[in-house]
Amino acid sequence: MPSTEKAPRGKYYITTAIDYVNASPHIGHAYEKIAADVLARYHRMQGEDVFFLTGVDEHGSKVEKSAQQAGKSPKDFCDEMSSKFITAWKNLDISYDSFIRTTEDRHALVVQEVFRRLRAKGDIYKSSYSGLYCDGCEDFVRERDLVDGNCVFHKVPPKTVEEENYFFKLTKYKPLIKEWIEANPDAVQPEGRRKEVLNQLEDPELGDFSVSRSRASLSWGIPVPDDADQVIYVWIDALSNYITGVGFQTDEAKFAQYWPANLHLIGKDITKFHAIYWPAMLMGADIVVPRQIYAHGFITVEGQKLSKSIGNVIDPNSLVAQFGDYGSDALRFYLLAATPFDQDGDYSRERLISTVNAALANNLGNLLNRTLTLVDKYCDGRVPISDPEHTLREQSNTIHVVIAQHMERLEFAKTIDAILALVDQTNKYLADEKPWALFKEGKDLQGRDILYTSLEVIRRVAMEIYPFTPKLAQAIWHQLGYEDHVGTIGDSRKLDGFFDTIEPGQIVRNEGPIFRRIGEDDEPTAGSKPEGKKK
Ligand code: ME8
Repeated sequence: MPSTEKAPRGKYYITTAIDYVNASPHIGHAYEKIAADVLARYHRMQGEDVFFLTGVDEHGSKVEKSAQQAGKSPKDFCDEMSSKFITAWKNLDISYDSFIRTTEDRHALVVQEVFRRLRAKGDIYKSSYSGLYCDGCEDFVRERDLVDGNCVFHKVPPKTVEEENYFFKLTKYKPLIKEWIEANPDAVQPEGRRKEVLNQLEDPELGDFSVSRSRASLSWGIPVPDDADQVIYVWIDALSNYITGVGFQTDEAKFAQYWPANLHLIGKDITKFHAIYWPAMLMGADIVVPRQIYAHGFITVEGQKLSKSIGNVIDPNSLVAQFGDYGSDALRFYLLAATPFDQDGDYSRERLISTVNAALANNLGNLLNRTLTLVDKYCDGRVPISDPEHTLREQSNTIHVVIAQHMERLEFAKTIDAILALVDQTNKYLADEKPWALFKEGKDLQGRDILYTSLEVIRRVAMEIYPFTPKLAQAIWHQLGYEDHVGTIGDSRKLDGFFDTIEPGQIVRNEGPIFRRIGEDDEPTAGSKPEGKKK
């Protein structure tokens, strides 16, 4: 093994919610997948053995109904819709390791096994039930939670359902779930959600829940083993994707390698299912519970909730296309920079343009451009030899430690702030120290030291910003003179990368503005095309 390669530093299994395919992907779906991708890339860079699972939730009455409305068979409809999600994630550079579809055969095996285990233990029993069911929530709702007879989330009246179903004995597990959450403060995060879940556990009305539907009311799902009249209802089906995805029942070595998940990343509306139902089901099936469930906030668009009727459900693909070559970096950066991850945030085209232009084109782009122009002019286009110690360099070492703490807590906006503060400071440093004047005065040693420091900061910034804006980081890496094959910067084998320093003598590539301002004309404007090359 070459000396730069080290054994992986442990595993990191991250999942996202699997999206319903009843409609096309939207910015809220994109937000979550981007955040998960940032974490996956970040952990890969730390040398961890990362497995990143995402996918789609294809069963249930919601999808069945949408297929019907589209005049398609559920299978054809799911194929078509799933490919839209796959395209969106490709356009957003989502580097998942596996994309799961709940209609896959490997998944049916798992869902049925979980069901069998719970039934064998007596945790699943049959009982008749009558209640109000909301298709949008894929859940039973309480009369007193309705507003004007409608579900608060979906604004439609729930239907009355009366049938014989299988039920899961959640009541048996409630005390255990409470104990688990109390003993593991990180298990459910952020803090506000953790409190909410602990409160829900105190609610006597949170009782056993239905895990199947009669075939007459739901046919698009996985059959209950040994009961042809019943179909497994969405939540056992959907939640089990997290174990199917790492080989439960099909690849035990892989399952042992990656399970339990380090992080289930989900939106705040499905916290109860993940923080209460899922661990209870796992406990019942004698499977270890996940390490952490993190529920992020919701994204609105120009101040409004995403809604088909308002017509503001923007397709992430069109957003990426709007902003040119770096469209995916722009959207990724903006969504995570603009809002603390535990809070609700807003997408605004105008704010995206101003944030991205200020941070990436002006602040970071200018730092690189000015530095390389000076390196070309005064150092023959090579990284200069210099006295290695300097406070800014020390600071750029410390920043990695600070960022590691923020990333541990999923504080993406703070991470980005820390990176941008370092860039600001380095721009100011160049302006104050005026290396060009030093060279003119014959103070070459000092001039070189300043340029070296700036190059070293840029190298560090490229690495730190890589999980957020992988294309841009790779382009900076290229201009700094590093190997040009894709993936170099995020290569997990370069474990010590953050604390390496840029090599004196390395030939830089001053190929002009790295990230041009976006949104100022109709043409895609951001690009890496060489322009105004100085040499
Ligand atoms: O809930 N902002 O699917 P889904 C941020 N299939 N996140 C949002 C959002 C918004 N405006 N709208 C939705 C489901 N999300 C189930 C999950 S997991 C075993 C099964 C998030 O398509 C939402 O919170 O309704 C969820 O995490 C994900 O997008 C998929 O939502």
